[in-house]
Amino acid sequence: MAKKNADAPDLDQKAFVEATSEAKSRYGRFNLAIVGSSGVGKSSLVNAVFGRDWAKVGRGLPVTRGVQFYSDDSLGIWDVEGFEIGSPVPPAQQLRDHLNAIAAHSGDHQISVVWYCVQANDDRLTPADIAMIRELDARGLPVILVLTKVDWIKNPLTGHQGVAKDVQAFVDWLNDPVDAATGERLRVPYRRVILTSTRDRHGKGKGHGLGDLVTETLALAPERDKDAFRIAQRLNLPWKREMARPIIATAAAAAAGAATVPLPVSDAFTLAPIQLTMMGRIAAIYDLEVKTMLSAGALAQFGVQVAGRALATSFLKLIPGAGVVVNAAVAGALTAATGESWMKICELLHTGKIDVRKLDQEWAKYAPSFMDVARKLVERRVGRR
Ligand SMILES: Nc1nc2c(ncn2[C@@H]2O[C@H](COP(=O)(O)OP(=O)(O)O)[C@@H](O)[C@H]2O)c(=O)[nH]1
Ligand SMILES: [Mg+2]
Repeated sequence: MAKKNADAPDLDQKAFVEATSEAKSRYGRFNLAIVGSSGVGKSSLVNAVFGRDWAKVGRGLPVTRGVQFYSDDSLGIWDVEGFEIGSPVPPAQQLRDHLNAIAAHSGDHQISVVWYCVQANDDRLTPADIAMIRELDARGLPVILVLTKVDWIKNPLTGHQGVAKDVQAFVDWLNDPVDAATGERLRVPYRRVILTSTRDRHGKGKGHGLGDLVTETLALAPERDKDAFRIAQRLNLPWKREMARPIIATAAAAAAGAATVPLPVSDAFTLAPIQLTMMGRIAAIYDLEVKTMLSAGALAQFGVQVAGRALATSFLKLIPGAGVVVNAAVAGALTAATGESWMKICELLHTGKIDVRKLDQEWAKYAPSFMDVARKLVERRVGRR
């Protein structure tokens, strides 16, 4: 059992943990179907875009032969691979059967967007590919045609990056597909063609085209799934900041509202639940599970450190002799500064740049900016007297 701290009511960590889980369930899960032959690079793409290496974890739920479902709170992956070659059932029918099996699952399993993956060094789509893409489209699923393992070559004269001639010929064909035998235009209803690699040909680097892939995936995602996608992906941090800022603004306004009657510093603890709820919601946006990352005791300690008593004590140290109150402006500014600092820490945790076990040390590093705001506001107040 964690040691009980008389200054830290249970309310606090509960506010944080509940805000995270409530936000997570409100945002829901983004489910992606990724279709392609074994070895085209599906798992590598998932890993590069979502930062999850499920192939290693092996948490897949084998649904039917050739289909696996991997999931956590924010992301579900339908990994559809391997159509049985030589089977009497045509590939489009096999896919139809898979899609029926998926449709039988509950609403939080349903596919938002499909990445149909083909290796860039293939020279065109097969009739089976075309039939399967038509099948996906007929189900109302937006399909992105993802060319994988594209080699980018730097032109030694211009310095521009380009793709090899045969890959360019494939892309040209995809932009205006015609039947090789009859010369007739083909209708292949993918919505975008994106060229990707998850590394360079030497097995290094960050990859290519992944930013376009997330941008187009977001654009094609149904409105109700867009926030879940912003949370699940790991490449675009500005999207997460855009989601966090209104939460900070709301909390700052609530804190100001709670202090319309100036609070004696010792009562500033009433701001803690507002701030911790804000922090819990922001943690959800960065797909962090602070509850499982920290022990309950450490979490409670942390809650006390960021808000409430810690704030009050710092104030008292700052201006000895009491008479100091937290007014609406101070409460709002502090809450906003706390939110901004916490957002930075969440980014660092999310990108693996800091270790959760050093959370309190990291917080101490970022906290000065928050104390600076406090000092300024308090100085202004005192100066006006
Ligand atoms: N050159 C190159 N190899 C890749 C790329 N992406 C994946 N691979 C390699 O292709 C193989 C198959 O990748 P994997 O992601 O397991 O494919 P999956 O079977 O479709 O899930 C692995 O050896 C990967 O290292 C890429 O962008 N470029
Ligand atoms: Mg795989």
